[in-house]
Amino acid sequence: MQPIGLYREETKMSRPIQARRLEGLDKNVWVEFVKLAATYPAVNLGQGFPDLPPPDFVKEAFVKAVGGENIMLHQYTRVFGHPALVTILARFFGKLLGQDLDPLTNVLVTVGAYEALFCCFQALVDEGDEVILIEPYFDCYEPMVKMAGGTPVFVQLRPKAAGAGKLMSSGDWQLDPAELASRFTKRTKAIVLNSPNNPLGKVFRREEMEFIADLCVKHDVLCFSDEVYEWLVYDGKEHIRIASLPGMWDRTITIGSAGKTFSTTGWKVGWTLGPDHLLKHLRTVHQNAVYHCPTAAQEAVAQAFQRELDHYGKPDSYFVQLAQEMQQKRDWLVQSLIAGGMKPIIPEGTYFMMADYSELKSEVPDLPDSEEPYDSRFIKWMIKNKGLVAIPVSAFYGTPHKRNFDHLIRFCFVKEEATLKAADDILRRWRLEKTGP
Ligand code: IK2
Repeated sequence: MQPIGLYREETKMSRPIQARRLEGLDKNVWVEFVKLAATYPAVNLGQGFPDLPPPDFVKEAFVKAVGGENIMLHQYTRVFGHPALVTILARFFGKLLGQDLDPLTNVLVTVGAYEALFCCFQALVDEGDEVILIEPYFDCYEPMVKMAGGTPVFVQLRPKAAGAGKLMSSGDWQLDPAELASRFTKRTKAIVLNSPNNPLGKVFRREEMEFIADLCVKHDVLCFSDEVYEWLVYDGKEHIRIASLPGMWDRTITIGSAGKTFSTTGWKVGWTLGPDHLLKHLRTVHQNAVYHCPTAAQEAVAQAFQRELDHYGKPDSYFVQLAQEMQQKRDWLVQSLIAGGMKPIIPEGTYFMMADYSELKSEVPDLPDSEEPYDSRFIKWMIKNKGLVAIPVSAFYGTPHKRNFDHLIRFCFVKEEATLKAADDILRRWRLEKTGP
């Protein structure tokens, strides 16, 4: 028997095998670092998933869906979204977006927010179209734009110096309005907005959103608004939905994730909300790609949203409690990173934190000719030698800019107290080894 992995090399075919649209897209930060996290006995603050249990009402909804009397929940359901789920999503988000949402035409349930993004690019971006990506951005945007034949156009959030002795906040990272405006051309088809932003944790302020919205309207550009961390906003900041700003509903697709909303990333339930004239094209991609998302998971998410609708804004709402809990964990991790000699950038949202590790850099040799950015090599060293997993921030930048921010790495803090404590121990021990008692 052939060992797995040799088939491709040993093929006798003379024609090119790989489709051209996949060129250069084979590397993926999650594939690489999830494998490393599983290979070494390390504390995992890498990929963004909770090691905390989801709330009881969410687990119970799933158990009921698979173990209850409705045996049809084991079968196919409506292709564009299980009726119970699209109905509650339309009710829930209709209020927040200020729109009367039709569950059948304004909501599409997808296999996680990942598939929602894929549908947006495949359905609405053509060969030659430009798509504006705000760096740092969730890494899959760039390959997805390219797979659709589009061209990513980058614009950077730039850090402003924090006041003397103060830690930087994600709010100190801002777009230069003139630079952003200059990225809109005749070829611009869409801009991707991710607020709260992964990996930085920036929550775009209303004025920043209005500026982006005005440019979209002026240049007749679509907006794919990735809002998977919509409930994770701290320090009294407000999550603004760009689709609710004047002139934006008709040109915006809002993307959400049950994985992030209910701490169930393995269920892979996501959704898009938007006008029928946009969603009908996403439906074409969806029906020809995955057909539908698992029925029982959709039913459970529907029940979970119903519960949240009944508790909306109250102290026992999971969305309220999760944000409070995460803000505490954020503050613990800030202290741990400082104790370890890093400079954290305090996130206003999400469960991620970027940190400058420059003071610890000397541990790994600088190899200016290496193709791999320094942060990636540093983390691999840190996993093997210190037993701590993070994610390189260079993964969230376009190819031309990967080196500019490789003094930063990203930590995830949606973790049990014990996990954060173990990370804290590693960081403090490391610091002691460097500086002495
Ligand atoms: N959009 C953003 C901004 C995301 O962060 C994610 C999930 N990312 O989690 C991995 C990590 O950054 O550690 C998605 C979309 C995809 O969401 P889903 O899991 O619902 O497909």
